[in-house]
Amino acid sequence: MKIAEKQNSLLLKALHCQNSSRPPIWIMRQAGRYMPQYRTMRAKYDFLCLCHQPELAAEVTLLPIRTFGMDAAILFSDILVIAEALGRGLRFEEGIGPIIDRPIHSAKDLETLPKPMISEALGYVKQTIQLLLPQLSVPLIGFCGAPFTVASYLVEGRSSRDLKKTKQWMIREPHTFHQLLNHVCDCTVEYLKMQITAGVNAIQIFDSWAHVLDHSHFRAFSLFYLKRIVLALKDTGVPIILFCRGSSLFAPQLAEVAPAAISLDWNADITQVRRQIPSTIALQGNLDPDILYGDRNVISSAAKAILEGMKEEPGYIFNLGHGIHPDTPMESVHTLVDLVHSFSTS
Ligand code: 1CP
Repeated sequence: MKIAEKQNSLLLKALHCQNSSRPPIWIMRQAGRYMPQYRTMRAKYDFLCLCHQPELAAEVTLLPIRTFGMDAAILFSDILVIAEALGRGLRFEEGIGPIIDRPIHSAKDLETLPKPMISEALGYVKQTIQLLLPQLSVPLIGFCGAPFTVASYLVEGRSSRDLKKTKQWMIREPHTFHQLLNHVCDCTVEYLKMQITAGVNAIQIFDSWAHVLDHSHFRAFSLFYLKRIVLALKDTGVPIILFCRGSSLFAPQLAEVAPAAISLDWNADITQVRRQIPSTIALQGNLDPDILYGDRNVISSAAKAILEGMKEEPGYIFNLGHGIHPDTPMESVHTLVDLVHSFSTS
């Protein structure tokens, strides 16, 4: 995508709080299992194989753009490829999700943690971005997991409801837990710099497990590292979107980090959060993904309530409050995207 077109895209304008027309829309986890075309590809290839092969990853990234006309593409990859780069072994099992073969249980394991050369270990991501850019007429969003969320998978070894091992380590030995977070944070900064050099137009950082933290732990173990990342990338000028599960509660703290945008989970009334957040920071969100199980009227009234509430906002991006569910009807996604596209701000 050419620079001039890029600046004129609805997403980039909204991220700079300068959009005067209808809001842009993209959907978290938009390239995934709810799409039959994706399932057809997954029948042939393992999930990590799709991530590792730039031609395939680029193809999957483009699926929702071609099918629905989303206003932004998000790179097809996973937040846990960093765990693989750290040599901990990563697999995705049907019905279970991600599995880290060699989780990090204690400070002792930190001694064995390598400092990988990110541009080599994750070079396939760079190639995917380079393949995608000439094929895209909308901006490309790169992404990563926040250090706290990535560290939690490294410690738990798989999805966990309460992050018990992670929180036990954090509470009993905060000093060494910070060492783990620091290590992940350093790799993450290098990883994002690689994505930016390759040409992504914006970055989203997913702190999907921040909601398990209390207020002070959120500051110390999540926000501190988000701030380090935002500061480290400041000179690149690439806008950064911060998403947390818990962001409707933590939005004022996230604003202290001065990201381009905050992506809200669905708990808050977005128009009320707007009043608490400086007008230089855009907001993204925050339709409950379950609304897409409703019929046309249900989807339309829930989406319109948000669209009307955010009508005059130059810094607003329509999205869900978290990732789209794998069993979401395709028709619902068409309904939603068409509704946002035809919404008039006049
Ligand atoms: O086909 C399959 O079975 C794999 C399903 C799948 C997909 C399509 C996984 C496994 N990851 C992805 C892609 C993915 N993951 C993207 C790319 C594209 C897109 O958004 O369209 C992104 C941005 C992610 C991010 C991600 N992975 C997050 C953060 C966002 C969120 O939803 O909170 C997290 C927590 C993960 C870990 C992960 N990877 C896959 C699963 C099922 C999970 C979640 C496991 C859990 O709930 O603990």
